[in-house]
Amino acid sequence: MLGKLPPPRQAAHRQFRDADGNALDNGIALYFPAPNSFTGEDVIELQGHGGPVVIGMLVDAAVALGARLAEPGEFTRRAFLNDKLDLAQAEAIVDLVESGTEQAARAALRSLSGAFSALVGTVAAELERLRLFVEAAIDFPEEEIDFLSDRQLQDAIASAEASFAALIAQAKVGRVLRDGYRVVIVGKPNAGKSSLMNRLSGEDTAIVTELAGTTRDILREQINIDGLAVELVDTAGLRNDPDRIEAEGIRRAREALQSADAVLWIQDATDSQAALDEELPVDVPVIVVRNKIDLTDESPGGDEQEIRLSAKTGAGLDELRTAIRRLAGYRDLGEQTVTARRRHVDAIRRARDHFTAGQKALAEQRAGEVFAEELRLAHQALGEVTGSTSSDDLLGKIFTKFCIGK
Ligand SMILES: Nc1nc2c(ncn2[C@@H]2O[C@H](COP(=O)(O)OP(=O)(O)OP(=O)(O)O)[C@@H](O)[C@H]2O)c(=O)[nH]1
Ligand SMILES: [Mg+2]
Repeated sequence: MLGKLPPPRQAAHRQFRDADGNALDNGIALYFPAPNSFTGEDVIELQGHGGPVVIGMLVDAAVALGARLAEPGEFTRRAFLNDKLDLAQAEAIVDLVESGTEQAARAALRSLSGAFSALVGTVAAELERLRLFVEAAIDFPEEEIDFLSDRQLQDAIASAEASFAALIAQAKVGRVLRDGYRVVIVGKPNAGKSSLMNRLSGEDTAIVTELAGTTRDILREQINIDGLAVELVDTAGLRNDPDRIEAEGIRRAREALQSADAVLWIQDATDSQAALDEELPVDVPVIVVRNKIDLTDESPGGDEQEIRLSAKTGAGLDELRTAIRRLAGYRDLGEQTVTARRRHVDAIRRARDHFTAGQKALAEQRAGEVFAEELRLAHQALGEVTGSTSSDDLLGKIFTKFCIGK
């Protein structure tokens, strides 16, 4: 298409031609010989004038000459397979492109540059050192004076524990930064769910009436609590004898609960039977919100378990915001902020669980072998984050979510 290769890594102005030598466009051609390219392979980049027809003609010409279209994420996948970047970095490319806020974009860039991988790598290295130490003690029992009470071992365990806590905190912040924090508002009809959503968002999105069963659709509002992006989800009041439209609303409310990061369970403080006959997801934190305290003598405030407030007067709202931020584990980590995904947080938690189980076996049964094995499993779980131990299946899932050409 270019006649001859441009010099490596230098912009060359060329005619772009089809197989029969017809000029299609002209522009800049860049040649990146392997291994110094994004994918690690030989790469040619053409920069033309753009426009769907011309680009289509250029693509057709390339295909006629033996190229094929890339699958979604194929460039990044090849880069990953050629060790140009690890899995967390590859995912950060998508996160960067899709970032919804400036903070998220900056954090994604840090992940792309390897900051998150480095944090994971530090913990992995600590586990590895610990395992070598324990295995050495098992292999040479005659030297085992009392390796359990060895200061060095106890220090290493304490240090790994602290590193895990820090890593989980950072991954959680990174996850929330990428996805936002989804807070689903549920409760009986008329408890004041829509009033609370309007109050928190400062918008008049949801219809509020004194009739029970006003809200039927799911309503969403984005709010920002000190840099924490929160998606508020208002739902239909949950009750047992709804009409047909309301019944569909309740079905949707229950569905929304399944994807919640936290639940606000609104109770009407004037209702003596405020208890909710509803099964809430077990692993999602729930804040009980006692609303309408302007009609009772309860004082505003509370903690992450229960908040007393009035959606009408606004009393207690700040305490609610603080409680949500606390639950999200969100802190502005400044320059340290990286983006992370739910999959990363899960893998790191699993790693920590292995570490904790092994440590327990060591402390309670002096089972050094069990500890060593759990450390190996923990190390393996951490490897899923960067892709050093991930299956083809997982890779497929991750890369097919990329757009074509990335
Ligand atoms: N006094 C007082 N009234 C409130 C308060 N919050 C809501 N209300 C009133 O309670 C009624 C119901 O409020 P909504 O916000 O529509 O309640 P909801 O939970 O969304 O109701 P459904 O959508 O029907 O499930 C309205 O008349 C509101 O004005 C409050 O804090 N104090
Ligand atoms: Mg409502």
